[in-house]
Amino acid sequence: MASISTLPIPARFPDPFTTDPHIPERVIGERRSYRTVWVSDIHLGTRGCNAAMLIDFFDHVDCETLYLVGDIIDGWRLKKRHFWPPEHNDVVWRVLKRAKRGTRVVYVPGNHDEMIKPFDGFDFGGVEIRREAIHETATGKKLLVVHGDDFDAVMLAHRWLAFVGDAAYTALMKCNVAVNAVRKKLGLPYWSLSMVAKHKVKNAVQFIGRYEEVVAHAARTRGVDGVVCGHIHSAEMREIEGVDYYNDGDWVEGCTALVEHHDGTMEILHWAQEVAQRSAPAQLSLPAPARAA
Ligand SMILES: [Mn+2]
Repeated sequence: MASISTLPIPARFPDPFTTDPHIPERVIGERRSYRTVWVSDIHLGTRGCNAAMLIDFFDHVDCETLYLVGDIIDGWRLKKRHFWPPEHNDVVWRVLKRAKRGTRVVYVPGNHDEMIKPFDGFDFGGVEIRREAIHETATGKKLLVVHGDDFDAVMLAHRWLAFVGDAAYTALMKCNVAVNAVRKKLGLPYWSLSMVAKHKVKNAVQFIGRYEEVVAHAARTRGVDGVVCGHIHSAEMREIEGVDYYNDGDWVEGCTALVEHHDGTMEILHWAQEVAQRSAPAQLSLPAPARAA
């Protein structure tokens, strides 16, 4: 049994009873209410974490049950170097405050926060730690909630390819120009890094598809109607061989959450898009110009 002092996380988390968050909590009008919210792959403790976007999300959305589907705190990275800005404490503050206000909070640890795993069954400040959970939707469907790293053993060969995203691809494209400028000076023929990159991206797409099938298949053998996971940073909801596969995405690039409406309808929220639309100037709807007869 691990001792709490060995956790590479701040010794003191903010007490939502006695402290205020760094970024004040905003309630603009009424919060959107959902039956259930799933978020994962937040990676608190890393520069990649989009804490500001997640804080905005928490300030606009309310739910009866909140599932934290793993890789919430990045213990791997925190062990190497301490990085914990006030905004990251603010995310923790909002989760704990939510629990105090009566939201059921279930934390299913992933691989980056595996140091939480030994606390399976424990309850910290109203946050239930569970290795996995079964969620029953408003329509009576049973969903297995897991982070999804347990399927890595099956997928090991192509694991890293999942993280070859658009950003990496764009960077490679720029690199391609530089590499070929040098090659030209040396009198070498054009060599397409983009072809290599495209091949890798294609493999990444194949990896994601294969991963989704593996997870759905495992869920089917468990006798549940569906599965909610994270891990591969790729939000998705689709039916695979009669099983509902849901992936809530991440808060590093995608900034997505999976939600269940009060009637049981499931939806993926793309929060970066919501924020962009909110701050965009109101579109003037002008009447279409009359056409010449
Ligand atoms: Mn993970």
